[in-house]
Amino acid sequence: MVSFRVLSCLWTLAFAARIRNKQRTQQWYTVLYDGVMQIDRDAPPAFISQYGKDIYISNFGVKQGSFLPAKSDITTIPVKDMAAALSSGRMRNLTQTTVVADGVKWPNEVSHAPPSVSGSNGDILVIPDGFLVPGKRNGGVLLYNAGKVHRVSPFKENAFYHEVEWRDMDGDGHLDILSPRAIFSGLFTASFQGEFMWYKNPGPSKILSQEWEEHKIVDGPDVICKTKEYKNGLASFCSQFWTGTGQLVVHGLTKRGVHQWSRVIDENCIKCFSVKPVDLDGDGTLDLMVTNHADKKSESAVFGYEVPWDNLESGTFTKHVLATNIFQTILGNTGVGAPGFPEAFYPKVGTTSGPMHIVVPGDGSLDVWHLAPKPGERFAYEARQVRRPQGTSGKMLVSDIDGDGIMDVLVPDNDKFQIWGFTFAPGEAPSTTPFPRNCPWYCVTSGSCQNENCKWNCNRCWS
Ligand SMILES: [Ca+2]
Ligand SMILES: [Ca+2]
Ligand SMILES: [Ca+2]
Ligand SMILES: [Ca+2]
Repeated sequence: MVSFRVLSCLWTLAFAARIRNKQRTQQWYTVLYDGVMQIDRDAPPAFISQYGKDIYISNFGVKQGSFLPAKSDITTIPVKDMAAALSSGRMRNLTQTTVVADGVKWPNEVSHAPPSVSGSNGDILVIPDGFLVPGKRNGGVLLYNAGKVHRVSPFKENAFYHEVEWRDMDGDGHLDILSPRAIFSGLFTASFQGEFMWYKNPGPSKILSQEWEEHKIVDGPDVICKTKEYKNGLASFCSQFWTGTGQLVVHGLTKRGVHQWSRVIDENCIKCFSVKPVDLDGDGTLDLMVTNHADKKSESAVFGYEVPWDNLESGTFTKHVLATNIFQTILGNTGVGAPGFPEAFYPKVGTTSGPMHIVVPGDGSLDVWHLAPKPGERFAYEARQVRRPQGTSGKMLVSDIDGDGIMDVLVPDNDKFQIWGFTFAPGEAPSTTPFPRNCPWYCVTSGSCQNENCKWNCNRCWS
């Protein structure tokens, strides 16, 4: 009898724990805001970020209704204007202010210099510039302040940059810039080479009046590097899009940026693209969230890697495929691929534990996906398409813009000159019947894939 009571007591505790776990892993699903912001400008939105009271938008691409390149620029929308729109449940056309009108070609992830760097200069925008399109290749790391664009990186032909990191590499007290870059070469056959660079900050009085001294750390990194302190030095986790078929590599450096060792974490991530250290499973240890940018549905993916922080040189990185076989790249032109830059977050502001949710723009698959963690599992996600494919989806902003305690997501549609948004609601996702694809009869001629109905619904328009 005693043993039965002990057993039943254990069973009850286990049952109670299961119920508690279930309550703790609250599920969330996406809810679209009605309407879109339709943009009547020369260049379409591509990257969205937030800084202080403003939402920053990098605009680049082709002109509306044309195949000609538009003049790139950077604009802002006050957060309070966007908040008012989202609070009403509806996205609408909001007034944009042009911040940087000239001097940028294809501005990627726009950020702001830390206050210790800008000093009395006031706000300084940091613009990694350039892209893989004709005429846009001569990029650079640029600063923008008081109406002027200033070049940090000495001119390098055919080099383009995506993101910067700030770290004092020479110990003089001034934060320096680290950035990988891709360099295009070849006249008849294109080839690419990556280089991880750092640029020495000459101090607040000179940052805007001279180029910064350039140092090369190592060959290989070409899109993104994320650097962390490791033992007595640094470890930079880098995507190498153009190394082989694409690699994820960690480079060990001294604190002064002298390369010590390299290790390939994954030689088969196929066109490695985005890398971000983030605690995906919420166990207190940083993992790597990685995407590639392939053009085949079976290869395009979001990956998670568990990191052996006590031994990066020879410990085990455990790879998890968080999502694949969902990103259908549409119109397989050279260089078009999926997915884009993902974001990991908790839908409810103030949540600090448990598995993180992920949203990822398709980029070339023209859609956006919500990866919802499967309750009770680690590194396991259910992928849900947030909206059916429309135009190329760029870098999104994930932030509680309207201040209701639930995250909002703003998505730039680079083909349709739109910004649209969605938020989250608690509970199980309502089951939806997938829209049947129906390829219209007229989508048979060459060039018909430019027609949106053909593009979205016909197999022949997909890579
Ligand atoms: Ca809301
Ligand atoms: Ca320094
Ligand atoms: Ca973790
Ligand atoms: Ca919100």
